[in-house]
Amino acid sequence: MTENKKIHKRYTVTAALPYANGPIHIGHLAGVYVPSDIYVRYLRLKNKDVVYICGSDEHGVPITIKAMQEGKSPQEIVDKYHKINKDSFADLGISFDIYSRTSNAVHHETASQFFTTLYNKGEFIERTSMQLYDEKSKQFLADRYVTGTCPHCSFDRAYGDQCENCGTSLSPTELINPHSVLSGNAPVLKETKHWYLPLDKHTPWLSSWILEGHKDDWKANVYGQCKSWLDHGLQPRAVTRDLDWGVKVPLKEAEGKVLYVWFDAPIGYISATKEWAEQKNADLKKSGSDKLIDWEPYWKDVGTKLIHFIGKDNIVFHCIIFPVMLKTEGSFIVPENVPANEFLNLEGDKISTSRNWAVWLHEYLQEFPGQQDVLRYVLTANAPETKDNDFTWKDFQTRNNSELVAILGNFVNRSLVLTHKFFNGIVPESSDLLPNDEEVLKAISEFPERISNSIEHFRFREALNDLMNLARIGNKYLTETEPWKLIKTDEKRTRTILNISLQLCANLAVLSAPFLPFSSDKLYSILNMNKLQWVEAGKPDVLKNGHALNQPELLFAQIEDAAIEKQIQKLNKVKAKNESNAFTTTSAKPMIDFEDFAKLDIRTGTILEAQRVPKTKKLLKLTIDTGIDKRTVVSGIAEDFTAEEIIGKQVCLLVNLAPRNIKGIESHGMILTAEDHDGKLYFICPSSLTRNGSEVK
Ligand code: B3M
Ligand code: ZN
Repeated sequence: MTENKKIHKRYTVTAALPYANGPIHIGHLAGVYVPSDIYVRYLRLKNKDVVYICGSDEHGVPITIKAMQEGKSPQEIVDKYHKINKDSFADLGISFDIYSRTSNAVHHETASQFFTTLYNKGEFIERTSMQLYDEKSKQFLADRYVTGTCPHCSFDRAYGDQCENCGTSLSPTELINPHSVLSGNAPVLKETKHWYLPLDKHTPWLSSWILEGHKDDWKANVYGQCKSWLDHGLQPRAVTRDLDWGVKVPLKEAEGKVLYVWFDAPIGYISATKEWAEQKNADLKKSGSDKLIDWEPYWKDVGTKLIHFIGKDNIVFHCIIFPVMLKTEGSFIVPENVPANEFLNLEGDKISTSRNWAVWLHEYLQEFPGQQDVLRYVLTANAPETKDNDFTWKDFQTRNNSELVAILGNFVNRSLVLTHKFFNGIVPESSDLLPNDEEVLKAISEFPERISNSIEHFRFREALNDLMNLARIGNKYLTETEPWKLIKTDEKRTRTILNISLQLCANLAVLSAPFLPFSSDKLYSILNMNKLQWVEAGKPDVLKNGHALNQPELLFAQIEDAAIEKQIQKLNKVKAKNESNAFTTTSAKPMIDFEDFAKLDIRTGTILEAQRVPKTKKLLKLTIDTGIDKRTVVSGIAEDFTAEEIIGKQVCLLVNLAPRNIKGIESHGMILTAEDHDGKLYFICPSSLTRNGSEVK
């Protein structure tokens, strides 16, 4: 496929729909949203017809799990994060044409219709399988809803899809002693029916489309992953789930089932495009226009270039599964490119939402107001385009202070300040060019094409680096020609130098616009000029002689050590907390009702006697005055306490625990302890002595 030679009439650019179960962090931004925004802003500057699509992915188990953890409904969760994410993207200048959401009615209809079309064409196979079922809460359990002991490392809180202790991928049926996180009960296997997309059947065209067609124009990491999937042989994939949150499967026999989130989410791009067209048309009608737009060519016309920006964990869905869906539906185009990025780490560690190891966008925007471009710059300069990369706060500071401030900001400021000083802020004329002037003009004429070429090949770091190189050329020019000295001896020559410097500034205004939109706007306003199109870059006379400039303003400000220290401290606190939690912090248990809690009869009681249980390491046999009675409790605390030291101690105990026989002794109740990160036990006791039998509630 000669991708480069095709003339594209329009572009549909999608950015992965983030799950609305948490806020956006720098990993998301560097991987997907900053590069796609650069690409789209560039296309718009080239006057291309482009639609830039994103929105919240609001279905699937990630949402229902979060809702369960927070004791909220899934809808409350997605409403909350949809708003946070939509607002913070806008604040960072991510210029989506629409930020939609998959809980919208138009999406439910579109996804449902898509399923029906494929179903009617006989594109699915039906299979019944045995899945874990919770008889108490009367539902099938998604992998994440089952926990148990890891068969590899014996960690006792492994999830049905993965053990977070040893990192092994699991299937829920492999867990030892599995139980449902909903009820705590052991799940049973129960038969269920699902619809599968037979990916294997589509291997021939996938192979020729990707392996032959996109060997040269897809990124090596993307191509490599696809090749490995294809080489290993594709399997049918279930596109439905037993879950009550999502797009209902539009079949009578599929009561209680929804579309698998990875079936409906990419269709979200299409639904969002429909919604965008509707909104645009409403505006067009209002303004009296009779030329309305149609969403369909953006997805169905072969002249459209469809590009998916995603992170590397989403490759199979965008390069194999979604294209199979689009192709089998029959009327859709498939993506032209899927420029997936690798991952960004933070200070040497994998970014993790559950460990709070991240720089959150909404917090950054609050803590660094007005400095959106600094983050955009750093995340692009250091983008994980070909390998995983690391974000550090020190690097953030250095890139701001020694690149944005010292190179770009400094060049613009020097040019402006000198022009104001010597020529009252009026663009002076140039004449009699010397070789170093010609050199700068040559750079001005060549760089736009170079930067274009890098952007069009998704090499945004390289493009940004060239932008900075252009500013470096400007700085070198001023340093070599020293117009501040020359003004005393050669005004004519000074005029030429400042004219050329200002032309370079004007070129930087347009060339920086995709990367640093806020600073570009500021630069245009300092230069007192209208915004340019990309084709106008490269010219030596963008600013006319006699044009009046506005007062200079600094484009970038130094970031002081204190601000960086504060961020590092903040991360250190997170790290300390994670370390102290490392051994014992487990994910929260499922919600219970007050009635469940009220069943526990917890009382204060005093230990009257204590003795080791022979031939055991851990057990002490205690006699406890519970205020109700004197009873025997066997407790596994002997590694932490001697019998002598605890006699007379007041503790809390669960008195209505059914009696258990432990090493031949009947134990009536259980002492409450807290287990610290190192496994050491501490008694839970009232803060001052109480009457034995006081209820704990
Ligand atoms: N929400 C997965 C993710 O955030 C998913 C992307 C959907 S794109 C259609 O990694
Ligand atoms: Zn494990």
